Amino acid sequence: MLKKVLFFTLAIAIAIVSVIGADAAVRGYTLGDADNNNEVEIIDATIIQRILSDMITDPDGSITHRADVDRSGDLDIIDVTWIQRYNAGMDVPYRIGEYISPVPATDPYELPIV
Ligand SMILES: [Ca+2]
Ligand SMILES: [Ca+2]
Repeated sequence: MLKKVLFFTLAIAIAIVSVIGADAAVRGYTLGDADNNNEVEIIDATIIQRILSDMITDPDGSITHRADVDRSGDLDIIDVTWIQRYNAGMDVPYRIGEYISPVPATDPYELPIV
């Protein structure tokens, strides 16, 4: 009986971890949302400034991925400026504040190379 309970519990745990792991791999984000709270606020600009002044780090690059609003490949003061302009209600040429859908890892319609 105990073996059945343990097996069932383990199966559920593996299923939960698989779902969470898959979700994290394909999740989208809000452009400009440095702290990943789904809103672009002035604290997001502050977080970028803290990275630029080496007060905090972005070891996995996730903040850069979400907050590099001009897609230059790096966080810089220009990203801060665009986020500040967005928060001031000014026009911005980027999709700041919009949800960016995840990109599939592979193209399901891609033909194999023969
Ligand atoms: Ca935010
Ligand atoms: Ca940038």
